[in-house]
Amino acid sequence: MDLGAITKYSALHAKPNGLILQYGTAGFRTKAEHLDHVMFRMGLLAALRSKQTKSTIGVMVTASHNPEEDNGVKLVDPLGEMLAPSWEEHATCLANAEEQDMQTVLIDISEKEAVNLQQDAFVVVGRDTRPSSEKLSQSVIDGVTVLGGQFHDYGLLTTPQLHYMVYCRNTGSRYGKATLEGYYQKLSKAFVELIKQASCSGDEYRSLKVDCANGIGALKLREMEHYFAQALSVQLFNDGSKGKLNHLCGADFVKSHQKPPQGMEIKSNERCCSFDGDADRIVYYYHDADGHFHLIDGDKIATLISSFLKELLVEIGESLNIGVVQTAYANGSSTRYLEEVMKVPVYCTKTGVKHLHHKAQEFDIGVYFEANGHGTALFSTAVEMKIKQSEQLEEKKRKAAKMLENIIDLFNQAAGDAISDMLVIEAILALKGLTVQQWDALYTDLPNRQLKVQVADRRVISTTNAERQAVTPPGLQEAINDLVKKYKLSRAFVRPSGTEDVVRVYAEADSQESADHLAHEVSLAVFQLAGGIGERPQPGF
Ligand code: 16G
Ligand code: MG
Repeated sequence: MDLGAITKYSALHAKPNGLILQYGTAGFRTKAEHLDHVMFRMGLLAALRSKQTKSTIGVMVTASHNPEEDNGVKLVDPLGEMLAPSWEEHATCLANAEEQDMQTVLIDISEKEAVNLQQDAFVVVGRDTRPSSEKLSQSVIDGVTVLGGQFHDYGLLTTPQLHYMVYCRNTGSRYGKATLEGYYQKLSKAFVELIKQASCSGDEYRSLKVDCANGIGALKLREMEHYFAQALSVQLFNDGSKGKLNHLCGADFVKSHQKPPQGMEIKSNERCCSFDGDADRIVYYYHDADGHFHLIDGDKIATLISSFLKELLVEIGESLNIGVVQTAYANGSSTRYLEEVMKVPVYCTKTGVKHLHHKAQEFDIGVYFEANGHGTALFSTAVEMKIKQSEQLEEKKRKAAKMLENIIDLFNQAAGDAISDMLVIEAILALKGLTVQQWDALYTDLPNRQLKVQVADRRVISTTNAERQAVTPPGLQEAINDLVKKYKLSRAFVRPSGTEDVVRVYAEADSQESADHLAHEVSLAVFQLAGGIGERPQPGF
């Protein structure tokens, strides 16, 4: 390590005194103007991680669905996964070290992780469309370079595209070519082949309106659309040409407000979807003939995908197992439908993609989705083996195996990906001849409400049972239990947010009124028992 050079360059990316940040569920995220030193240091850390794993590491500069003024950074591990937990801690220590302690922390990390500093390092960098992203990604590159690392700057990419690049580079291109062209071709080829197998090829399946949150998804989908235009035409809205990133549009807005984005004209029964600001989340929706808005969230996406995959497995006649992974936010109706009607085992993990991804790896086919639209399906080598052996199978089984093969190619195995998920969904709807209303009608969501409560220190709340029960503060879970008993088909839980300084409250019940009341009452319990600050939660939304 050239400590002199590190000191010199670090001074050019000086840390504001006293600023403390945490590597949370989705990396670091805050106002862009506070992030320059974090970026430089994450460049250093990515180089160390690359030396340690002898693999390419990714760094993505984005703040996803946050407002345009924010930014953020996350590291991508060798197989496209989120950064290992022990390195998240190193990231936090390194980002928070005052200027004079930075070197010591860096040396500490290298020693603890037995990093061979002579080893080469290679880091790939991507960024979203925020005005601050270009300069910040340059700071990442400065960090990589000062540790003697090599880099490739992909420039503008969606988050899942960066995960894909990392995965390809570390698997000797077996998975795919680590270029945008490679990504577009792999996905589009699989999609077009799948659509060819659809017997109902009416025009109704062939067009889709996409709200791109005024973000990177618009640019990349526009680059990609001609690769699959023969099978699907996409009409892009909120493409960044006028509106502000994530402002009144995008998957997060649509899911949390349960209403359509601005800037999109929707005729009745037209199929529409929204991406978030870095295109790793997707939700669908439509207006019915009476003008009512219907949201089709991550739970219903998981249901459509897992039902289809289960049918394919039955066709092939194979005893491969399939599991669905959700979080506490999954609508109770979706869990019931999957378990009781579809007979698919469902598992619940803590919020955050890494937890779901990890659990999904336990199955031959693991489908995971958060209700907010983050998700994908993972396939074990046993599934790939089965497909390879399908040559010997009878015609019908061979066809199902071929479909499965294309579906595997179409899913981004490295991360939940709005573009890839969109194409999977479009293919399944076409193959099954389902309209958006028929898909929506699989089950009816239980009315629900999410609220936030301000408390002095949200860490006083700890949870267990995949965040469905509060362990501390004392008495809180008992209070929630008593409140839940007052309503039908009800459920409620609270958890400290991993991305905001608030406690989140979720409630569902048999009617919207009940869900709203329950959520409010639980908020009051949190306020009283967990050190609420500011104004007491008020009823009404
Ligand atoms: C992050 C997570 C997302 C999770 C959300 C919860 C990733 C890539 N993103 O955005 O999965 O749903 O945090 O936020 O893991 P919260 O803790 O503030 O509720
Ligand atoms: Mg995102």
